[in-house]
Formats: sequence, C-alpha cells, structure tokens
Amino acid sequence: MKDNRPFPPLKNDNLLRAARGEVVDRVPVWVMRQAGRYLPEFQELRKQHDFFTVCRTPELACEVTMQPLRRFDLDASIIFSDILVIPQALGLTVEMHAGVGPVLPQPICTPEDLKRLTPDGALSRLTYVGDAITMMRHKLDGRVPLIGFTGAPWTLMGYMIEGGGSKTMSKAKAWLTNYPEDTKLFLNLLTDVIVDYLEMQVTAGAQMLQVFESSAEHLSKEEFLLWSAPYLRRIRDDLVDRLTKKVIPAVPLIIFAKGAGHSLKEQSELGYDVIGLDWTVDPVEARAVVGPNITLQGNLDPQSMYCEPNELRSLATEMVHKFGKSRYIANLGHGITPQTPITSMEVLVEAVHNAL
Ligand code: 1CP
Repeated sequence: MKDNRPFPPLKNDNLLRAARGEVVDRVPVWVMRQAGRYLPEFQELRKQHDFFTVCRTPELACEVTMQPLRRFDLDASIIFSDILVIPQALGLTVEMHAGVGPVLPQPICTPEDLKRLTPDGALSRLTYVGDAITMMRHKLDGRVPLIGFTGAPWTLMGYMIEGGGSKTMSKAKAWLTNYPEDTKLFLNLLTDVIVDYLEMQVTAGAQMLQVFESSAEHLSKEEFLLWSAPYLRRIRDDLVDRLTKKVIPAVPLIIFAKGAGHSLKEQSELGYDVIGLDWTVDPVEARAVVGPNITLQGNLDPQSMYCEPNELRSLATEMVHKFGKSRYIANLGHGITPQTPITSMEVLVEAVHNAL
C-alpha cells in the first residue's frame, strides 16, 4: 500500500542550501557510490542477496543506503539502486557478474533490435525504486537529504549496445556515424523514460537528483554537444515542466558528465543547479568558466583515498580551499573504489568539514 504519511522535517539541509547558492553551516560532503563494496557490511549483505534483489526490495535497499550514514558524518544519502534498472524496465536482461560488473546478454545490436524495447509500462516496472525512496525518507527521519538518480541517455545507450561496460564504447560510437537517425530515436526513447522516472522519484520523496553521464568520457567535445547535451537539456526542461504543471516543488538537479570538462560553459547553460566535476578539472578554472550562479560538486581523485591519512587530509583541505565555501558540494571525482580503506572516508569527511 502507498505510504502517504508526511515526511519528517529536514535537520541538516546544507546540501540543498549549497545547491541553491545559500549560506551553509559547513561544506556538505557525500561520496558517489558511498554505499557499496568498500563496506564490509555491504559485502556481508550481498553474500545473502543478489544485487538486483537488493535494489528491488525496499527494506534491503534502505538498509544498504543507511550503512554509510551509520559510520560517517555525511551530509546526504543516495538511494541504493543502479543506472541499469532502466534497461531492465525496457525489457533487457541485466545480470550482475561478480568481479565483472553488469552484463546484458542480449544487447541492442542493430536499429531493428530497438523494436524489442518496451517503453510502454516501463515506469510501472520501476515503482520499487519509488517505494524504496519513500521508505528511506521515513527511515532517515530528516537527518540528511535523500538524492535520487538516473543514468543519462548516452550512457544507458552505451551499456545497452555494448552489453556491459566497455573501455572504448566502440560499438555504441559506431551507431553515431552509421545510424544517426536511429541513434536520435534511441536517445529520445531513453530521455522520455528518464523524465517519467525522475518525476516519479520526486513524487516519491527524492530531494535532489543526479544525472550520471558517466560515459561522456568517450565523446569528443563536438560529439558531446551533439549526442549528450541536447538530451540532458530536455531531461531538465521536461521535468521542470511536468513538476510545474502538477504543482510539485522542483528539486535541485546535478549533472555529472564524466570526462566532459571540455564543455563546462555549455553544461552551465543546460539549466542544472549543480555541475559535478571529475578530478581532471581544476576547481579555480571551472569556477571561472561557469560563473558565480552554478554550484560545483567534486572532485577529489578516488585514488587519493589510498594515500596516508595526513596526505589525504591535506589534499581534501586544499580542494575545499580551491572551491570555497559558497556554492560547493564536496565529493570524489567519480565513484569510491572497492579497496578503499574505511578510515579514508572518515578522514575525508572530517577534513572537508574542518577546512573552512
Ligand atoms: O551509494 C551509492 O552511491 C551506490 C548506488 C549506485 C549508483 C549511484 C550503484 C550501486 N550504482 C550506481 C550508478 C552506476 N552504475 C553508474 C554511474 C556511476 C558511475 O559512473 O560510477 C554506472 C556506470 C553503473 C553501472 C555499474 N553498475 C557498474 C560499472 C561497470 C563498468 O565498468 O562500466 C558496476 C560495477 C555496477 C554494479 C554496482 N552498482 C552499485 C554497486 C554497489 C555495484 C557493485 C555490484 C555488486 O555489489 O556486486
């Protein structure tokens, strides 16, 4: 049954204030993939449950979402799920292979295969994500905001064509030159589902949303502006339209386009509140390019988490000094890696909070 109880009031809203450009008590910090394999309690739970069972069972998804918050003084939670739940809802099989990652045994090879996708009813196959979000809002009891997320169209198209992760995305990139019109159809189909999905997450209680364009790194600037940016813009515009029409308050939107540091100016014009930066981008240069009205998020190299505590502390402090206290959300420049020592998370969070 749908849970219609009002949500508990938010106690720590530094994340939302940073996204809106308001004054913060302390620089907010969260970490991409903060729930996951570097935590022994996650590994333990995964021994008992298949990956997608965890995603699909709100109690389990909430338990895993809560795990990093029990250990660290983080300023946000992010609902436990995966970007590949959308390809699943579109009818593709997605398996999680230990040590490999996601595998799609019947990928989309040719434009003819697009007929296999089932956009009608896709949203109804994702309601478990909304249920987990609503449950999590209650379990959080207002401690920190809850972030929802999605994969962006190009990144999802990449996984669906490659049949999993790929070092080069060469099959997906071949579509851009061999089937440009079908690529547009594919990207638009994904954009439509993504807008529905994000609207549903906001209705369910997500207080901020991040769009992961993790595979932007495979595109040149010209390709990014052609095959990624227009769809990112439509996601934002259509979502804002939908929420406005239904008189649902908008939530801040983060765009994280990994490897697209070449297009920060263009990203700042897409209508998102926050731009996530990977670690190849210099914070001072990024601020100069995007101007004062966008919040920046990032961007410590995940590899820095393997440094000695003193070294890590000084790297994190230096990062915060470069970004400054206003319009800034501290994070890594990509997901935390599985071998990261737990103590590094403690050092990072403390260093960010004490830097300014
Ligand atoms: O708390 C959190 O942040 C974890 C929630 C989360 C998120 C935000 C997971 C759990 N996955 C994601 C997003 C995601 N999934 C992205 C975008 C972020 C990024 O770029 O890192 C991508 C590309 C995926 C696809 C994916 N799922 C990969 C990458 C494969 C590759 O090499 O290209 C992998 C390894 C997964 C599996 C996965 N997703 C999440 C976890 C904890 C895991 C590990 C699987 C396991 O437990 O066995």
